[in-house]
Amino acid sequence: MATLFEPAQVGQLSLATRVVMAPLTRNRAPGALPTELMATYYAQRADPHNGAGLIISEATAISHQAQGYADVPGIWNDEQVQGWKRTTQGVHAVGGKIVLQLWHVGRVSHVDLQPGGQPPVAPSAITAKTKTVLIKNGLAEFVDTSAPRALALDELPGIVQDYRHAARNAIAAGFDGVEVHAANGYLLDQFLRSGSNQRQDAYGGSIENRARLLIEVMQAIADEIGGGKVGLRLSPVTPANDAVDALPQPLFTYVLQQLAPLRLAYLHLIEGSTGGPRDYQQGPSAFDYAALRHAYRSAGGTAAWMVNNAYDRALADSALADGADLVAFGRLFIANPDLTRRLREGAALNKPDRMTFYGGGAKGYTDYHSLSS
Ligand code: 8OZ
Repeated sequence: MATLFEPAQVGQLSLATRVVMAPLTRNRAPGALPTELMATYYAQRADPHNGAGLIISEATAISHQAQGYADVPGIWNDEQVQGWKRTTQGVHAVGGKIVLQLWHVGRVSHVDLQPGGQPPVAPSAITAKTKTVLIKNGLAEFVDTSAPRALALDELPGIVQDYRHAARNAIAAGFDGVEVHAANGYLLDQFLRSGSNQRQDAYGGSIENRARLLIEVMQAIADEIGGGKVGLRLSPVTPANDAVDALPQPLFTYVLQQLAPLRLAYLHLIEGSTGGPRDYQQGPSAFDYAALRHAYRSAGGTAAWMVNNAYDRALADSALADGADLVAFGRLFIANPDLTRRLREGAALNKPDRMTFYGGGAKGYTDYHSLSS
């Protein structure tokens, strides 16, 4: 069994350790443009012996339509590609690795964030019972999501194309790969789950149909940049953003069996309720993650298995002993740029300040201290 601090070959990514910095939305990219301050923040966490063996960027919109929150970054135009280069260069300068998380929020958006003030798009015209964030006069404000419209069948190839284009841009910006965000009730998760997908065409109804868009997106991206540079994030039972499905176990088993031939770099599983109880349950019985992994391996799947949600050192060690390959840490990385060193040395951890999670500047972002050497 490997320990957290040993190297791992993850598809085409050679990682120095198994400690991963989880994707973290921080809302510090006005106009969807990545900034110099963001480059500083990522570089602070990028040296793999003190910081992360792999950084997963904050969720990044693949198109204007894909945006659902104020001041989140994008990856659909050249200016954004140029802006992200500062981040990838800073990470690589200290020997780190970073992938970009590709995001389409679907119905978790607001008309004020959409092109031309149009309604957000979704599998079906069902409003998500959740909030999003607008920034008005410099202040973050939680608002209800807007009523979405259902995507027409002939719009779906364009969504797949937007993912493909964004993946190509990510490589052009210097990222080592991409992670597709299909978790937490956003567009791809909305298609997967029966609560948000009530389509009657080839993309709704049966498990096979609800999984179709995600599988097409993964195939397109693997075709564009190579499966060994592609990760996927799933959250089989989370209720985040009004995500509901009556039978998650057969749904996610089917998805992973279909994806096995793509030889993806890694699968990133949020266990339980995102940022909440790890034993959260949807469906008739507790979700069996070991059975899911076994089904994937039996189908020939080779991707590294990354686990996430409220991990500390002890839980991470036991997950690795149980066969996980990588462990993602979110909130701990906000407050501890040198989290890997602190975990290795058993040092005290800085506490994250919730008030500065979303929006603002350097405070609560680039001013957390590392241990002095
Ligand atoms: C917190 C705030 C806004 C977005 C997710 C991308 O839940 C997010 C997110 C988290 O995956």
